[in-house]
Amino acid sequence: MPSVNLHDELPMSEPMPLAASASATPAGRPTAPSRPRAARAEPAPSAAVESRQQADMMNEIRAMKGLIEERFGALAFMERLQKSPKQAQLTTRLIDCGFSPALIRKLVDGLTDEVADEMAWAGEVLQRNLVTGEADAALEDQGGVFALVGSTGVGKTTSTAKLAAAFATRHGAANLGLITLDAYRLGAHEQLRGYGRILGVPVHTAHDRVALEDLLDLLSAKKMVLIDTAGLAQRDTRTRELLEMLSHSSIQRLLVVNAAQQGETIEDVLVAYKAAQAKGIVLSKLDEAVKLGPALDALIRHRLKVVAVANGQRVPEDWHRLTAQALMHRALRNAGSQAWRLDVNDVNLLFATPASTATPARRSRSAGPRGAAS
Ligand SMILES: Nc1nc2c(ncn2[C@@H]2O[C@H](COP(=O)(O)OP(=O)(O)O)[C@@H](O)[C@H]2O)c(=O)[nH]1
Ligand SMILES: [Mg+2]
Repeated sequence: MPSVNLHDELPMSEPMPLAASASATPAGRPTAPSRPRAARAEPAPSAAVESRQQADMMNEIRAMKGLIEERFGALAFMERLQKSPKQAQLTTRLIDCGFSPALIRKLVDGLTDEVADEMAWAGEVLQRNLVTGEADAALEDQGGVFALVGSTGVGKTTSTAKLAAAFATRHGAANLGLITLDAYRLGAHEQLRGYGRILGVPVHTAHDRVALEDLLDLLSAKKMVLIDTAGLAQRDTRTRELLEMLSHSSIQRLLVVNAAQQGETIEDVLVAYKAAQAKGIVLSKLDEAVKLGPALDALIRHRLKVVAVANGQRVPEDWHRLTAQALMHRALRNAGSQAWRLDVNDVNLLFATPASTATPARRSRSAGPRGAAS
């Protein structure tokens, strides 16, 4: 059995130190220019200039260090790819499927010559690293208080309605409580109310934390309480406030993630919505996603559990649980259009040529054998 652990040492998308201005001065040294100067002639300006020059030099050294480390890492990886056509083929396929270079490098590292079918091998390793809680009971059978959170339009209200319907079918609508947390008065409560009417369950609206806690008290006898929330873009500063409002100890958060979104966007959402503290992930819009690689890649690296999937707009039909095997099978089948596919030479080029020096002349490579050094 493959024993590659894809979690260890992977970069977990910690906030990057952003603009150079933030790190322009070495730690502990205040930036100079804000203090008003006396009118008399003084040597201060030259000291300020000197300190700025030093800061600039430090920045350049840091940038060079980063570049050297990155190039050495990429070159070592490329050398391995050139030595092993199998690794190169696998890398190409995984990039095509939307997996991240960070995960691919780690995975490909574990591929040995004894492996006959590298795609089947990769599928098995990826599957084992994707958590889906197959042994757990379905959410509708677990009961409890669940709040669905996530960015705008990802399918929170629709998923709440699907889960509500699944619960009501099995355990009766009388045992269900529905709440909309609409702290910013975005009108989020109307849509759920429609679904509530169909199920015969009243939908309560809370505009703040106190009202929410009162409603939780009121509904404490219900087997399941679902809280729909108003969507905020993951970079909206109010996202943190929303999460604080949901920090009541009985509330378990379900983060709805749109499977059709870009990997980097999903990564951003996982961090902003503190996915690590959520009970699990509802993967929505599977039907719209051409590739599942980016979403599953992010979930693997962040060790998050997929507790349910939504694959369409129909309530309640398009609501399922999928095994890691089924999800990975979908992720690894070739679905992208030809224009977006790489070949092995593209992969070598990607890793070999720094973006700044990739001239059109260097791009028009001679057609060598696949996997050979270019
Ligand atoms: N194709 C597809 N559409 C979905 C899915 N889930 C929700 N939608 C649609 O996405 C839109 C936004 O859904 P909504 O539940 O209002 O998102 P919210 O803003 O997160 O509450 C609606 O048109 C839904 O019908 C899904 O799994 N697949
Ligand atoms: Mg909504």
